[in-house]
Amino acid sequence: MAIEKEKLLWMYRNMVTIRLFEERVAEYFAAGKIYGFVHLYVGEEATATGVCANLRKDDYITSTHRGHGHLISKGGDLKLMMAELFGRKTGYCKGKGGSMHIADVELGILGANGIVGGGFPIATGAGLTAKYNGTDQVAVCFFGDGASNQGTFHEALNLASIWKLPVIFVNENNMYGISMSQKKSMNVPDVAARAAAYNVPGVVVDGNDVLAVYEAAGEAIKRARSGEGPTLLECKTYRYRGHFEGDPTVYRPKEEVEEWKKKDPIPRFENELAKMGILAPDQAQTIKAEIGKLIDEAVKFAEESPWPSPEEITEDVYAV
Ligand SMILES: Cc1ncc(C[n+]2csc(CCOP(=O)(O)OP(=O)(O)O)c2C)c(N)n1
Repeated sequence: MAIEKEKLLWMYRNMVTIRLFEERVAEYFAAGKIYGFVHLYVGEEATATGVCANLRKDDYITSTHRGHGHLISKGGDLKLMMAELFGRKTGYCKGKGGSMHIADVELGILGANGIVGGGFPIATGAGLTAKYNGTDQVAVCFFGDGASNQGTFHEALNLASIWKLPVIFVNENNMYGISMSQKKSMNVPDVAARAAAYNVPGVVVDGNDVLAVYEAAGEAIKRARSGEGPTLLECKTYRYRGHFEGDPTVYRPKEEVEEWKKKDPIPRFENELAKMGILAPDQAQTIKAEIGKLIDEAVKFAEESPWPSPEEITEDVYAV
């Protein structure tokens, strides 16, 4: 598979951006400067990156409670994201939403979502819109292994399959739903096996190999754009941190985490790019330093931004 150098470097930069953004979020959360629940994506960067490297600006994505990587990969603004996490007025939701409620409809980001399985109907609706309007846009639905046990997963796959909607269901299988191992919560080893029930392709890929994800997602997106309907793509990956920041992670063995760290998607891709002659180690360091500066700027923007005023507390919020 020949991929242009520019795209390969975009993928590298994007993975590093997610990692450094989130490491900084962990730091500021521990320091009490970031509020609400925060679920980090560290370790899973290759999945969002490999998938979104195939997308156009006008394509749609839906995200989850672990959404920073998806938003960054679809072009989300680091400053607005950081300001939102810091609870500031300049943030994506004017500081009232936090990590799990960021959307940017102009970029096709239809929202992070605190409701597990909440993205399935939204992505399927976006796919229906694209089909109805006769555009060749696609909708990508990111979701976890735990979410595939929700009714919404099955309803969405059924409708998307019978209507041949341009939806790509991207399962990020990090093997746990909070502290519940996948082995205890489902009777099949692969989430992708569930595609058979809806007669759509179910594909398993190494979710820590950005090129493998890029290629498999590319196939699925091509199918969707040409009217052949949905695909269920399962990316096997792992989160290095707890379910949420502050989770003591007593439910999984330390050796398991160590084993997965050996398969870290970032150094792995760095080595591949070095072998291809595209990225020398000192260039990788330069890129990391450049991205570190962008994140410093995002933090500065957030810290210098005003808080929402108490009078605004009931604006922009609603209940149904
Ligand atoms: C409808 C619903 N049920 C339960 C929860 C509580 N909850 C939050 S995250 C989570 C586990 C999700 O696991 P998974 O889908 O595998 O995603 P991961 O956290 O592994 O990325 C649960 C049960 C919720 N937010 N929404």
